[in-house]
Amino acid sequence: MARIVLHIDMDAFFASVEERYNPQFRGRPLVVGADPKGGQGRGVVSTCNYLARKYGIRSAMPISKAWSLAEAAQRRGEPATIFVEASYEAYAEISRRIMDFLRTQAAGFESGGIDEAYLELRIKNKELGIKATDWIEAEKLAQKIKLHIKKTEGLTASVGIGPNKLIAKIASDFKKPDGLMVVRPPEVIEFLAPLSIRVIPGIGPKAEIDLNKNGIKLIGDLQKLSEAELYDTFGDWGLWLARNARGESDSPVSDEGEIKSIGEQATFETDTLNPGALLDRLDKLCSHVFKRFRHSEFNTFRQVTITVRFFDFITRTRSKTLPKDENSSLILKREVILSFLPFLDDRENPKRKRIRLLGVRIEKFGRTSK
Ligand code: TTP
Ligand code: MG
Repeated sequence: MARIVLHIDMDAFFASVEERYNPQFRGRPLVVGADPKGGQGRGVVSTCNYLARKYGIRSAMPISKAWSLAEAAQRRGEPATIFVEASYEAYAEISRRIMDFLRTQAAGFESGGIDEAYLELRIKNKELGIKATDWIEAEKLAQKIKLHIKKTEGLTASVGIGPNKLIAKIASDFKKPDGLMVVRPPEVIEFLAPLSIRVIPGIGPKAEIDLNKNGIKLIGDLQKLSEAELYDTFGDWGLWLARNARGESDSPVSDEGEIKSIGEQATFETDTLNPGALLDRLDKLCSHVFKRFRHSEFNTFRQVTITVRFFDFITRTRSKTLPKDENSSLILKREVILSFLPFLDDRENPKRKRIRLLGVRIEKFGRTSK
């Protein structure tokens, strides 16, 4: 079935937000990530702006490596690089505002992470198939979205438009930053042919090495091979490669896979009924759960659940729906403790059984923009 899918991806997202709120950073190479500690820092680069990318700095690189690349650039007479630590809350809040806007812009919406989303247009007259005007409409929508994000957040996004999620995603990366790339069905094969196999989501460094060993570097190299040949060499994976190399994908744009709950649990080394140890563990679980919640696209929760498993594997869960949407870690901790205390006395644990595992979960999320 003919489709039109858009993929929107923010440019150098964390770094662009830092530049937006710290004008003194603008026009300079900027790295967001762990503290470099003069080259001794541990941890990695979250992202960097396009000026820092010229020095070879990349996401996920050790921060010490980024530091030495920046030093080397400076020795060559290039501008000094600024290093800042990530402010996840700020990025998450901006992301939520952008997602709230995007989800109203088309029939289908799917968040692809903190800085990216897919939209799918509703094709009005399905029997007639997609018309040239539908593609023009998609392009206009992309321009409108880019303009809105620029006006309201002062940030740029790149948009790819294609007949499915795979092509839209590859296209959004094609003209970064501030890009807009449209790939219509008859152009798909030619668009993909000169690109590295690494642009296919799911082909990582290991798969690249395997394919290179077989003389395959570009998507075009895969396109030259028949499905049968790829199957003979790579088995089922070969069939997957054949489909991807031809830009075929029928994965739907849908937010059904969206997370519905955030929870963690922990098993004790030895079963215990020591209130200090139990409450301490619950406190840590709450902190972890709350941290993940803060980094999620949601900003309220309304249900708190605890799990208690006794030494004999009998397991109890206790859920509480709160009177209103909440967003604080104090309330989470209070509710968890209130639900748990009865397990220390006759109310829930008359035989004083020792506890093997504890779990904390929150759900019923909301996302009201602040
Ligand atoms: P990306 O969209 O992959 O990167 P980006 O937005 O910084 O740059 P581009 O213009 O190429 O899209 O990731 C979005 C954000 O996610 C990024 O700003 C920081 C974060 N991130 C990490 O923290 N670690 C990582 O390894 C990657 C890839 C991203
Ligand atoms: Mg991005």
